[in-house]
This record gives sequence, structure tokens and C-alpha cells, in this order.
Amino acid sequence: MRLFYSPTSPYARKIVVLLAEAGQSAAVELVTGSGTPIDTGSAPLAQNPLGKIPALERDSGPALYDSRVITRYLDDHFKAGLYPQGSRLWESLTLEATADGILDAAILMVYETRVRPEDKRFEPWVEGQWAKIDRALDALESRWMSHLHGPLDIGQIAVGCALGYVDFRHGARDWRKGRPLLAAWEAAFAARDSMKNSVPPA
Ligand SMILES: N[C@@H](CCC(=O)N[C@@H](CS)C(=O)NCC(=O)O)C(=O)O
Repeated sequence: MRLFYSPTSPYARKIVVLLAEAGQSAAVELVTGSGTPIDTGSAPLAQNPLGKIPALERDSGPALYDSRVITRYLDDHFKAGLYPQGSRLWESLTLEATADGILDAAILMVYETRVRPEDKRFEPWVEGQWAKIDRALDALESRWMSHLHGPLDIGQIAVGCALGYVDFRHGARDWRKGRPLLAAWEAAFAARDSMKNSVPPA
């Protein structure tokens, strides 16, 4: 299998971390390629018509996207057990969606400054994206800590990668302030080998 990815993509990082946690990193070749909404660059268009990474080319069958489809496929393929059985599954999926929502907002903020010309930027829109992240982080601190401290699952991997990306691109926002439980959890999670080996390059 081949994963189209970028070492700075937090969506791709979820997959790289899942593979490492499953002991299957060697089973998937990493191929670099990416674009932006205004320049498809080296994005894997044949694999994903939306022009986004990650995309997974399989040995047979059509390529898969987006990251949530790929993580679930690989979990099933390698029997990794990172999607719990029973009622906890719905919690894990909601936690994963919360983390991915943080990423969606965080990346839109990046595009607003990197891709949009300065005279066309709209600050209230950027702050509206940050407000989504702020509320989601508050929710993690106030109601998700017990799940985060439970058995390793896709929700935790997604949150770990989302917090890593907020640090990477929006470090000046100081998300740890007022969130001691989440900050402590993140420090421990970031120390896992799977996370240390997938830190985005500066
Ligand atoms: N929902 C998608 C989001 C993927 C995504 O936005 N990837 C970014 C890179 S981190 C991208 O390829 N952006 C290019 C674009 O938006 O055109 C997923 O979970 O895979």
C-alpha cells in the first residue's frame, strides 16, 4: 500500500501514528505530495479528486480518502483494535470528530494567512475559526479526560495529533493556559514513540 502524505499534515500524522501503534509502519510506503485550495501542486489527484492528502492506494480496489476512512480501514485491515466495540465506539468517533474539527479550523486559519492575499483577509473569520478550537479544547478539558485516560483508541490519536498541530501552527495562542488536565495528558501522549517519531519538521 502507498500513503500519499506530507510530514506536516496532521491528518496524515493520524495514520502514521496508527500504523506505528499497530506495529505496521513497514506495510505502507509513504509518498510525499500535497497542494493547497488554489494550487493542486503535487497533490494525488488520481487517488483523490478533491486534491487533498492523505490518500491511500491499496494493492487492489480504489484508493481511499479521507483520513477517517483510511484510519478505519487500516484498523480493520490490521486488526489493530483502535476502534472500540460497544457503546464506547460512539464516544471514540465523537472524540475523533472533535479533534478533526479542531484541525479543520486550524488549517483554515493557516490558509487564510498563507494562501489568501493580505488585502483580502477577514480577521473576524479567522477569530471565528479560533473560537471553534477554543470551545473544543474547553470540551476536552471538561468532559473528555476520563476517555482520554482510557485504553488507547482513535479518539486519543486524533486529539494528540490535533494538539500537536495547534502547537505547530498556532503556538502563540497558548492553548494550555487554563487547561491543566489536557496539558498534562498531551505531554504524556506526546512522549509515545509513535508521536515522537512523527513530529512535523520545523
Ligand atoms: N477531511 C480531510 C482533510 C484533509 C486535508 O485538508 N488535507 C490538507 C493537508 S493537511 C490538504 O490536502 N489540503 C489541500 C486542499 O485543501 O486543497 C481528511 O481528513 O483527510
